[in-house]
Amino acid sequence: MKLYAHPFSSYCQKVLIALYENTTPFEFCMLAPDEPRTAAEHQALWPLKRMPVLVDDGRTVVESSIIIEHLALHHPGPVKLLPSDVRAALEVRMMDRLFDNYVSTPMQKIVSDSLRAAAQRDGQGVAEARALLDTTYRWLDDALRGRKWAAGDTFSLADCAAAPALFYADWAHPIGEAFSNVRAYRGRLLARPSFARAVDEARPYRPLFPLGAPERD
Ligand SMILES: N[C@@H](CCC(=O)N[C@@H](CS)C(=O)NCC(=O)O)C(=O)O
Repeated sequence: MKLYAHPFSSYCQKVLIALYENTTPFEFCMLAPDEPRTAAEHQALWPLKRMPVLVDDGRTVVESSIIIEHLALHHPGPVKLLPSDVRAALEVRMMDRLFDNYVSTPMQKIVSDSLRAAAQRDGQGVAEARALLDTTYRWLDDALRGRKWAAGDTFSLADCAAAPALFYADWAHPIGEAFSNVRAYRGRLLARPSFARAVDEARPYRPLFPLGAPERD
């Protein structure tokens, strides 16, 4: 299998966590400005040019959640990231959507806006993104009360989504001290070896964070 990705990208880290959880073998195809051939392959595979993209036995698989579902189906390992019980799996998928849509999306809005020229900035959009993050942090703080992982006692697809989403969201829009359950959960994610590895591999790219990476994590 080949994974077209960049170590600093949150959605790539989401899939890397799943691969590392099960020590699934794959080839990392680096998407970077100094790798134009890999970028051309990536664009040919997925003209939307979003990463990550997985190629497995000639089949192109896109969208991080679908890639993790694909891995669970075709390359299962000891760590089951989707429960076999369909009701439990629905909760996992719901929390996965929550982290992508209501943590990662507003976090990306804040980060991408900071890369724009001053005259092109979208102040209202960024204010809305910050307000959405505050609402999500509040909701999550209740949802996570008494839970070790996003969907209960077992590490899952939802935690693969949560780890990079909360990691970068806290940099872009700090998780306030009032949200102690979210902060403690983010700490547990950082201590999980699969995510700790992804964070370490991405460390050299921290100067790329346009808002300035804090001296922690
Ligand atoms: N829904 C997609 C989102 C992927 C995504 O937004 N990836 C970012 C990197 S974290 C990207 O490719 N950005 C490049 C771009 O927007 O052109 C997924 O789950 O894989």
